Amino acid sequence: MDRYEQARELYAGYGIDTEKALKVLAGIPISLHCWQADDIKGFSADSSLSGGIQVTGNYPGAARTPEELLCDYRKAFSMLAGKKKINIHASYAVQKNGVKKDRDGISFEDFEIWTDFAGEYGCGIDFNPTFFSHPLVKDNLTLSSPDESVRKFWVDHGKACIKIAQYFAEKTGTESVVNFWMPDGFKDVPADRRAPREIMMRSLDEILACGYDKTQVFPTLESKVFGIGLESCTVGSSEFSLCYAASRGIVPLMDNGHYHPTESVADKIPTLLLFFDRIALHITRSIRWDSDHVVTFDDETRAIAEQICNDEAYKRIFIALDYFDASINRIAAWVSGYRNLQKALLAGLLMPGKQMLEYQNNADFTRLFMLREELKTLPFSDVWNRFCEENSVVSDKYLYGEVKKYEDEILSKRV
Ligand code: RNT
Ligand code: ZN
Repeated sequence: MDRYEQARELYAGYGIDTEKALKVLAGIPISLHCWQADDIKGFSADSSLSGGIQVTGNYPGAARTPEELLCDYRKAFSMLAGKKKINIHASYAVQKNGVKKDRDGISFEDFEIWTDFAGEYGCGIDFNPTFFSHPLVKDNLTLSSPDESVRKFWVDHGKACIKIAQYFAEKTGTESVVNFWMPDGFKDVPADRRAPREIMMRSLDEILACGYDKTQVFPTLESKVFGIGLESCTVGSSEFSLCYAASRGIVPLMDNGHYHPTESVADKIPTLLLFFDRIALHITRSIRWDSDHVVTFDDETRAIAEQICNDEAYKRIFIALDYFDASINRIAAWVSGYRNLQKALLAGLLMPGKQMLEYQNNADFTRLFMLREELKTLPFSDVWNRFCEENSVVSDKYLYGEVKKYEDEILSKRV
């Protein structure tokens, strides 16, 4: 009997259907963020990276042009199983014939390479207005700026992005998430913590009033605790974002790097699902701070994935990756993080949820505790390998070789 068949029987002994898990996993869409491939530079090069985020490392081979980024995406997709989406920022607009539109004037025509790519792969597109790396981020504020011309510029940017997302959704026939993350904040203690939030609230209201199809376009609002150089106050805090999303009927987005280190996004997921139809996630790995390291198959990711899988919550969650490490091969970072999240999801799907709940309800916590530990050493890798095989992607053993070959043939020539 082959290894997978043995594993299948072992899991079946716990009431776990590995076949079903493999099928479900292949259907969970994960949005792959374009910005890992080029250190969030984008194509408009309006200014260097700002907004309190930072990419560190200088590993050679970053994508420098739209063509290079697409080439990298193709390579990454060839090593990834399951349903994929691409996740792009407004700063990845490709403007033709030397026309330079500013961010308040972009439109779907500037994203043709992305819609073509999505068409080729039959995947959806998620979108992000870019409220950073631009000279009109004035005094670290965008939508909450007291300067009316600045605020208006960013409101128009937000509206333009919702229209573009609408186009993506229509063109791809797939729901499009349009994620609002504004870095707005203060390095030192502000005089007034209410006023900027009131302005941001008004700006978001104006943007959302632009009209869009609520069954296809899903504006999300991402909260944050602090950014570099914005340590004292973040306008789009957790409370602001949750209350705003709840009151306006949009989707809250939690990035697990955006909370205090002992807070658990895994614990927040089921809570939010009681109050929202849909929620969105940015899966990342923070080390000591919002450092956006590559996602690994670690306890935090597994705890999040367990909640995503519990009660089929994945049907109501928009899942995206969000990290940027320039200290290692960027394609390796991309595909490892993606596959690690999938492993965590698979581990979540391979849990006997009903049985565990019964133990909990009977206050049989000893049994629950011991079962959790027991599950950890079941032959998970045989099921994972089967997933790769079934979906014709390289197994973990050959992943490095695959990436290295691409580095030697393509990335190393980018000098
Ligand atoms: C920043 C947020 C945000 C960005 C991307 C590039 O802290 O996590 O989601 O990482 O928009
Ligand atoms: Zn994020």
